Amino acid sequence: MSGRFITLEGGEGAGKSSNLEWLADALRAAGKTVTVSREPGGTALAESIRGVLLAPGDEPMADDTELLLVFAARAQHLEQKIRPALARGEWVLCDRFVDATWAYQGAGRGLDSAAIADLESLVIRDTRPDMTVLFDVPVEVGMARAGKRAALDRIEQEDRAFFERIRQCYLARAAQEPSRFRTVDAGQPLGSVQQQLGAIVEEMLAWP
Ligand code: T5A
Repeated sequence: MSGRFITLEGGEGAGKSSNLEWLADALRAAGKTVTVSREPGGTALAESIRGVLLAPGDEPMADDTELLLVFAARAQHLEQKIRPALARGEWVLCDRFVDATWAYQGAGRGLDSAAIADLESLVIRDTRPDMTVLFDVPVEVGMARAGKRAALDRIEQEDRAFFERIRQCYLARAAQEPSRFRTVDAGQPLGSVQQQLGAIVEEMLAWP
């Protein structure tokens, strides 16, 4: 038995979390067994690593430390949650996955592509998303939404140029892999975003 692996990607405040349960409910209504998760995190240990990654602190985090922590959390998540759920034939919906590493650590931090590619093949192996929904929103719109919440985490405190590089990286990846990516205009009101998602769900449900 093999399930389906769907990932949601996008910049800060793009609306991934707001739409994750909506997508899960649409798939459940069609009779699918859905596991919802997120990265970094998804298991108790991986959520602890997330805490370390996102907590602002006095000691600056080295970029390589950030990269290794992201992949450490992902290794745990894949082994304990994603692969077992897929093996049970479930549909796994995950808020962020490895495209976020290419966008944030690759384009955002400027880390070496070869290092990311090596870690990707070591940790992910053949557990690749069947579809990735990219929530694309102008940086200033996403940051304004995220800024309405309480305190910004360590990564959210980066400057606008950092988030612009991330957005452009996501768009480039979507253009390079049109068979996997579906891009949603997430700058629209929620109703319009969910209308776009509805069409994507129809497409998923038509999979053989
Ligand atoms: N990270 C992650 C890496 O650096 N490398 C990696 O490999 C991985 C996996 C945590 C951080 O980790 C980094 C990236 C992140 O900085 P996260 O928990 O997904 O990742 O954090 P964020 O992306 O920061 O989560 P956000 O909550 O900011 O973004 P969402 O989930 O896209 O946005 P959401 O749904 O929470 O919405 C934000 C606000 O906007 C409103 C919502 O009500 C909410 O208030 N909103 C809308 N308002 C108007 N119109 C719409 N269409 C709206 N959609 C949402």
